[in-house]
Amino acid sequence: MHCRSLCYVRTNALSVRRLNETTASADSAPLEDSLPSFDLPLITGWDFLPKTIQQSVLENNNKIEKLKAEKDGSLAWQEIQKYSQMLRDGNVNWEDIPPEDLDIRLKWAGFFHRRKRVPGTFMVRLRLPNGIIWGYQLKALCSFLRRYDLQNTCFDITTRQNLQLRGIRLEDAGIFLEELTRLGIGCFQSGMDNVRNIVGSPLAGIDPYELYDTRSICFALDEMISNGGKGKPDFANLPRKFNIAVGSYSVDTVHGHINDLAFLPIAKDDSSGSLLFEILIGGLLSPKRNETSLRLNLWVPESSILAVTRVVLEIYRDFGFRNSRATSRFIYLIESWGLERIKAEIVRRLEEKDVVWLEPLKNSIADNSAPVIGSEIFGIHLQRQKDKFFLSCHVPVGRLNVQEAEVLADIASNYSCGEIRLTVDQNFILPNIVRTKIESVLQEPLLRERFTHRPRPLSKGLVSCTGSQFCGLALIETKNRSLELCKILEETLDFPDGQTVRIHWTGCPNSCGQAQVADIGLMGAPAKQDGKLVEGVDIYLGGTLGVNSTLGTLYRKGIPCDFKYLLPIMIELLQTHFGARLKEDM
Ligand code: SRM
Ligand code: SF4
Repeated sequence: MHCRSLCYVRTNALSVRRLNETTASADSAPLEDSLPSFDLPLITGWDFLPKTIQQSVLENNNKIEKLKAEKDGSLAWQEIQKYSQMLRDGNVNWEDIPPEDLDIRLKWAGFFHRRKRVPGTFMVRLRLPNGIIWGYQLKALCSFLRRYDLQNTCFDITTRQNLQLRGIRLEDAGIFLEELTRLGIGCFQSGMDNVRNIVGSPLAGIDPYELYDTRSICFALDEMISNGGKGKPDFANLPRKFNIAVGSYSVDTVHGHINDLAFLPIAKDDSSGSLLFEILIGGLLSPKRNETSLRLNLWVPESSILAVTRVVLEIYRDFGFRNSRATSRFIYLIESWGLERIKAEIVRRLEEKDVVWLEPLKNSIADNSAPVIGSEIFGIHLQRQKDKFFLSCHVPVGRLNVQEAEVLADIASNYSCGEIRLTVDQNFILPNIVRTKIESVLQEPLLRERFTHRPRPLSKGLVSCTGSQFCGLALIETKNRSLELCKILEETLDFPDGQTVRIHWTGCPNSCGQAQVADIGLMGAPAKQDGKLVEGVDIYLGGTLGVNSTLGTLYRKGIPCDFKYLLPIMIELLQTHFGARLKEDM
């Protein structure tokens, strides 16, 4: 097997949607000159599959594959516009819409009907590559939500540094899509069998120590995969979901190890001085199995990342398993073929396209001695740009109401040229604050009272998935309960060495809250209390980030959520494993 030399010409692959502080700043940012048309050229969702595979999948009774065969998911936006108009015209009620459209197909376009918890209303999941949103965009989203009773709306920052809006009604969905188009925000292909939000470093371009600024490649990947969130049929019918992350360090600060595909800058090529990226594949969390990703043992320069991603997605799309939803993630194909065959197939396709790749090099590991700044850092910090600072703030379990989001948008406009960076820990960062404005931004009431830059030791590391308030798959309520438990624990315990403990709550074994990544993970599970079935948790312990990230393992099973049972266990865990001490002992 031959790898190509590194004498490559940088393509224009990264030229899309470059970030521009001046044009995108604050409310005055110019919008797209004209609205892109929704009439995209479309291929149908199943035609690329060989007839024998189509046959076998249909015989296997996989409901979702059957739905995809009947109607192409990438056309879901058309369904939205159709139903939205019908509802506005008063021709139908939402209850009359076929459930396979309402509850499943519309997810292809980012519209998630919350039938079980808030029937008739939708959560809309955006696509925000690298977690970047601008004040004027957030403000406009708030204005849209203001048509509803605000009690029924909110924003959630997600564990893929993304934003979800709640309370949207289908009759308004057509207008909402037009508004998103006007704002240059995508939401198509953010759910079901699509590539999820592309995760990059929230400190990209401002971190003094980073090896790589992830922004351009995250935008380019989003463009290639989802047409900037406006929808692209090529990758709208994968066997299952697919997660991608790009790191800014050779150590993992973007949870690359739990993504199906991740690129981490690992080394400098001796001859050209170019940065090379290690490729990780097959990471996942799911009810059936949880795996950290595998090293593909293939390194590539930045200019090859798009091509590698395309090739990997095409292999997964065309050969991934489709018979059972439980065993159709990428890892199952990797396992069935073996790592060497997957690698050989990727390399074969790259060579066909003349794309540069390398076997891992020895003696050229990029300087790893600089301090690594993860997204958990809070407070005000000097950027790589002289006299510019970033402010990292804590959002309790990632939730903002509309009024808070409006104020945040204004703060961003006033202090960070409108820019807001979201993190996988469900918090935000305001970049590019000038020295003279530090005092006043820290005095902003919203940042003093709600989204502090000095969170307490447990709040700091608290993450929670949506849970039963809105999620129909949830076994337990998570967000409110996690906040309440955190408050009690912080009132009870002290952490003498100021240690942060990352506690992640997730409402069911799907692990959207990434329980296995945390120091302590609490996963919704059935439990028994006084002989009755009650809401409970399985407790995971020992997830680590950074070098050789590992997943936490099961520590206790079926603990009732009732604090009478859960609290003493948590206190004991924090004392024995994380140096916490009871306040009265101090
Ligand atoms: Fe997730 C399904 C929420 C990150 C694994 N996830 C769902 C649904 C869509 C179920 C539903 O229809 O109600 C949840 C929507 C609830 C709601 O109303 O918000 C949901 N997942 C979330 C979010 C919002 C959790 C959060 O509070 O941050 C995250 C959205 C990320 C985004 O912006 O796209 C979210 N989900 C994750 C992650 C974490 C990650 O990506 O790093 C995982 C585990 C990692 C992985 O996928 O390997 C995750 N979600 C799942 C699964 C299990 C997938 C599997 O292979 O079995 C499901 C269920 C499914 O797909 O069948 C699921
Ligand atoms: Fe819903 Fe379960 Fe995901 Fe939580 S982990 S958002 S409860 S699917």
